[in-house]
Amino acid sequence: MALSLVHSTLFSKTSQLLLHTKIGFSHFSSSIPFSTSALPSNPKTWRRPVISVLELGGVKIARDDVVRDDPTNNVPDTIFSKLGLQLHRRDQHPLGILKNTIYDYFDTNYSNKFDKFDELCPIVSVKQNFDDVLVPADHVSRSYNDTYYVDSQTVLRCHTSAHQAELLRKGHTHFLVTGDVYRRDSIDSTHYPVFHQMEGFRVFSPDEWEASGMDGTSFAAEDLKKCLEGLATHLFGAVEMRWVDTYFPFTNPSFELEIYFKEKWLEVLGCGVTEQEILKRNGKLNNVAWAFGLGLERLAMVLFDIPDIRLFWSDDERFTSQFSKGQLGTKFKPFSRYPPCYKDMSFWISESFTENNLCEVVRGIAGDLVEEVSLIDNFTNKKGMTSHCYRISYRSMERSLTDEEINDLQMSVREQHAANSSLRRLYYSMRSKLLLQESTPLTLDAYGYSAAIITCRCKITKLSDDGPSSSDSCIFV
Ligand code: FA5
Ligand code: MG
Repeated sequence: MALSLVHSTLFSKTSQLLLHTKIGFSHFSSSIPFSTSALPSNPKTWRRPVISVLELGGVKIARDDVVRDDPTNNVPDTIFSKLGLQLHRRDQHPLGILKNTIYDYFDTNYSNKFDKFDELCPIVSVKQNFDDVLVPADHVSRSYNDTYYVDSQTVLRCHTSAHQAELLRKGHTHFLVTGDVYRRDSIDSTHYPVFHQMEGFRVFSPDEWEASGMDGTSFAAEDLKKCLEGLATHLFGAVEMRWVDTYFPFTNPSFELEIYFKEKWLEVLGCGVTEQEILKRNGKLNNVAWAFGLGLERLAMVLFDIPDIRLFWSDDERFTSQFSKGQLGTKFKPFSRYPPCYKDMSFWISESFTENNLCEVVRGIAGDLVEEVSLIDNFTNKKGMTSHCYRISYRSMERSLTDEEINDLQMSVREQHAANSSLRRLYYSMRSKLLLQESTPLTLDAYGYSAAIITCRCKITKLSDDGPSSSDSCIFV
């Protein structure tokens, strides 16, 4: 759908976009990055059982450290359950096969000069994810609506660029970082809240560009495009591609590479010449560098003919058995095409409504049975009230769904959405009653929900420089 295209360009938005929601009306307050949409979409209800501890690069991570009842946390169990799966490290998985093929390209063309990292922990600081790569304080990507926060200073990385600075400081000048990245996002066949990126970074020293007679920036930009066009040819042979100028906070100039796939241009990577400030801060004052970040799923979908991004997560043997180590481009043979089932839901939206929150609710309830959530009607009446109609398409990739099952899911989505909306309304009215600042988070836990009454426990948490502190509890009806 048209809207989803906007979501794939998280970092190519300028910071003032924070003032607008993705559907075009203004609800963010201007200078507070964690504004009202920061209220989590109550991901704590409808919880499914999940494992309680996982191991990541030898480090044990407890569920309760990542999914917490805390106003600064918006990580649901569905996301926690993906941490540590590391699909990109499985040699027989399309993502692992693709990663290894890209490694081969760099090893061959750059005589093994690129250092490779594919086990760096996806839980990173806000500083690593945003500050170190110059993402402005009011940039949309920092909002709770777009990023998963473990606490106010810690996030699930939303791009592999989060590791640029630390690797530069450690002295690496040529490197590739592959990993799982996390974003609150819309739902359709090319977007998933967890996906995989590979970051490439190359530093040049003055003698490299001086000999060419070009300035450092032009030299790096030309080298970057040559490198990535070579990579595209290595992966695809002949494929139609085009360069699009864009904006990233960490590169200038910046570009995106698009590939023509199934009669559409698909954005597969972002790249550019690294901002001097990043090099300067990390001990590379007299150098220039290029960087790229590519979406592995996007490339793998084209290369292996995989029609839906959810399939990458399938444990179904009919999927996993189709791929073998080193075999790039085996065409996926769909083992089923079960019919989709569409359900619509309409509601008046409040100021605090965001599509990402709705998608999180749907994903929390239906998991990978949801194929797409799309806005099919947007209507504003004379009083200025806006209603949205969303079409939710349910389809299993593995079996037929029963009517009863889908009706149950849809009912749960409606109830959860209504409960969240009421919670948010309450949240606003309590804010004004308690004369709280916008930036003071409240947690509201639904105790009971019936047609018109919600009983809530309210916890008020004050955020100071030292992080969240003291809280009072009271019951609101
Ligand atoms: C970035 O994440 C930048 N860090 C890339 C970069 C690195 C630019 C270094 C310059 C220098 P962006 O948000 O556009 O940019 O994402 C990069 C790629 O990830 C996209 O081109 C797309 O292929 C993929 N991608 C983005 N969102 C999703 C999603 N929800 N699902 C699957 N793939 C996605
Ligand atoms: Mg992009």
